[in-house]
Amino acid sequence: MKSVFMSIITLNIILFFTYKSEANPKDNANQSPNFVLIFIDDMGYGDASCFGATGYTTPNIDKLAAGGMRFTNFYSAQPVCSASRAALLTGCYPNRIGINGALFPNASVGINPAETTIAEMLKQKGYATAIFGKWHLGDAKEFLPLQHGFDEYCGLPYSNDMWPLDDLGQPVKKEHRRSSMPILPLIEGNETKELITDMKGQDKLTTLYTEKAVSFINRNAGKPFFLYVPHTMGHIPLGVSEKFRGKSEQGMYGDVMMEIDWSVGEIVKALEAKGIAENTVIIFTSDNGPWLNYGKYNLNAVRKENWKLILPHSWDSYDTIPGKNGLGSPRVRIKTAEKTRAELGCLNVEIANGAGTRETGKLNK
Ligand SMILES: [Ca+2]
Repeated sequence: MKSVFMSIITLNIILFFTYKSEANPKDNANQSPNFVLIFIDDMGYGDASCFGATGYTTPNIDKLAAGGMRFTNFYSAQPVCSASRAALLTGCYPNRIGINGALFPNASVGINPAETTIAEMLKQKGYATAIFGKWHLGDAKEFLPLQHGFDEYCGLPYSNDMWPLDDLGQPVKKEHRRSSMPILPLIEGNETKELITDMKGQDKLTTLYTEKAVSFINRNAGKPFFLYVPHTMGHIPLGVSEKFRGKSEQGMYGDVMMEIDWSVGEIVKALEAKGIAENTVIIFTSDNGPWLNYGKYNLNAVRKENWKLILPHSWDSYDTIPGKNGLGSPRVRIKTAEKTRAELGCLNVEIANGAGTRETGKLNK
C-alpha cells in the first residue's frame, strides 16, 4: 500500500535556470557550462511559494523560476529515494540497473561500477565534480561517490531516518524496525567524518552542505564544474538551523523550506561573485514528492488543491514493466532518465556501450 500511495505523489517541480550576470562580462563564457543540480528530498509540488506555498516564502527559488524555465509536468523515474537517484545520475531506468526502492544501511548492493554516472561523463570533458548531500546508491566504500566520478563528497550515505531513533530524535523501542540500524554516519570522502547521534546533528546539515557547495564554487570557478547538492531535508526527521527555526507559519517543514531557499540563494550569490553565473545552468528539482502521511510535519505545507492536480496525472501514467528481478515495478511516463541524457547530449560525451543493461553492483567480500 505504501508504494502505491507514494506513487500517486510523484509530480515534481523542476526549474531550469541560466543566470545572466551583470558583473564580470569577461567571465568563462567560452568555457563549457557549469552545472549545479539541487535535488530536494521529498519536497512537494506546492512547497515553493512560486508554486503556491503559503505561510512562508521562497524568494530565491522564486527568482530562479521567474528568470528561468519551469517544467510543470515532470515525473520521477521511480518515486523513491535510491531508484530516482539512480535514474538521475545514470540516465537509465533504475529497474534496468537493479536499483529499486531505497537501499538500507550496510547494504550488500549498490550502483554497478560498470555503469556511467553524469559525474564520470563530465570528467571526460575536464569537469571538477562534487556532491554535498545524500548519496543513497550504496553505503559500502566501492559504491560511494568518489568511486563513481566525484572528486569530493560530504554527506549522508542514505536517508536520515535510517537510524535507531524516531522522527523526533528519541531512541526507538527494541521491537521497532529501526532499533538495529546503526548511528548515522556523516561521510567526508570515503571516511566517516562524525556520527550524528541526535537532532542537533541533523539541524546543521542544510547549512553544512551549503558551505561546502560555496567553497567548491570558489575553488573551481576557473574551470568547468558539476556541483550536485542533494539535500537531506526535507526528508523526515526534519532538522533546521537556529537561523530558521520557528520562522515560518507552517511549522518545522516550512522552516526547513526557508533554509533550503536560503541555500539556493547562497549558491547563486557565490556564482555571481565569481562572475560565472552567466555560464552556469542551475537545475532545481525534487526526488519524489512529499510524504503526505506525515501530516503534522508535511501536510500543512502542501496545499490540498494540489492533490487534484497530482492524482489524475499520476494515475494516468501508472503501469508496470517487468524488472530484471522478474518483479513488476511502477513506472511513469516522463522520465528522469531521458532528461539526463538530453542534457548531456549537447556536450558530446561518450556513453559506454551497454549502459543501462547491468544488474546491481555486488559487494566484494
Ligand atoms: Ca525521497
